[in-house]
Amino acid sequence: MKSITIQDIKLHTIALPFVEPLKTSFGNDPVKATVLVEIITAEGVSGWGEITVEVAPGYAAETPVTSEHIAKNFLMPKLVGKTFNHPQEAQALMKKVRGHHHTKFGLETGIWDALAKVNEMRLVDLFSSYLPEGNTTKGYASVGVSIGIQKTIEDTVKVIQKRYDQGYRRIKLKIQPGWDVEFARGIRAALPDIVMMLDANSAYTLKDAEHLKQLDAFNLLMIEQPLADDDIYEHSKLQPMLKTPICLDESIKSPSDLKLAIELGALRILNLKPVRVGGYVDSLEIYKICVENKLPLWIGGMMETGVGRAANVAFASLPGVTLPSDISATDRYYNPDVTEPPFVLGKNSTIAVPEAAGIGVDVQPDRLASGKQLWSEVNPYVD
Ligand code: OSB
Ligand code: MG
Repeated sequence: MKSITIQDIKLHTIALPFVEPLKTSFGNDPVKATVLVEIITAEGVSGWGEITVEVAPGYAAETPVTSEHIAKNFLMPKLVGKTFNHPQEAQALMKKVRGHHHTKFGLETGIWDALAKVNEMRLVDLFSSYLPEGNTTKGYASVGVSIGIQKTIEDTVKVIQKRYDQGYRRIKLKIQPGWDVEFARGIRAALPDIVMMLDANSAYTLKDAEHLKQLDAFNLLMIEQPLADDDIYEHSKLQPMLKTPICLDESIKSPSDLKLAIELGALRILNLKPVRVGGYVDSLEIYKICVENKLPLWIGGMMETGVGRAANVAFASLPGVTLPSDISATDRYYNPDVTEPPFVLGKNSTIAVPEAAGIGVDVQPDRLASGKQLWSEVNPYVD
């Protein structure tokens, strides 16, 4: 394996208009804002990563402005000038900064991409090289689509129908108090056979257990993150009360969180967002824990641009990822995206892993420039 030496790191904070926004129980962002990381190496390749964040600290605590601050002042100085054989070496250096998983994730992904490119291999094959034998890519990720809160049940049925006609075969619907049991009943009445799940984004408490039990009537694949974003204990009380499997998202921020949740019986399915756990090094640990415990696993998303999506498609194509992931085609999110070629939905609700080395897609400089321009116009935190 060839190593890389980091000469410089550039951050590109951009904004992109959404094709269709995503309203959740914590609101919705006006535009996509994200920080792209460019790792420039002495070997002549550039690695790309995405610090996946949102304008507001709704789903996660970090924002474009906090991640720029932490990256520039604390993390990048630990990485520039260093030689790396394995992304784990970079992850270990960054551990000296507490928290800030999203920022670390973007930097680590850029290093993964650069290492894969310098060794002329796909990112997914680099992932496999750190897993037990047999964990090679399927060549595609099974995917579904996440649909935000609409004005009416009829409007939601129309959006689902459109996505179903496009070929998506697993539908995730966002819920919130007042938009849950009767909503699910209405959707099921209109569409009895779709594979459907709900995501509450932490909107309930254990006091709502009797109410949430009614959701068992609707043949749901799972309910995602019903209770608090920092809770594992109360989910372990709720799960035995429900027939519907609980999938944790926000609550699992590290391999040790997952071990605790499994031990307590707080979940039956995991949504792994590599960004949430701070990178692919810890994501591989979590993957191994899921395989050992036969815990169903899928990869979540945060409306990434093509940079973040490409790395997640690679990870989601590993055989231990057993349920459809929240990774949709480029045209569901951005038109155009910052990368080429776009991701398209293939047969049986899948997305193919790109063949090119590293993340397998290229950042388009003109779109990076227009994305920076838009962020400078909409950034609400500068004059
Ligand atoms: O809870 O899974 C979530 C998007 C932003 C923040 C949180 C979530 C989501 C999604 C979108 O559900 C998934 C996607 O990227 O398509
Ligand atoms: Mg979620």
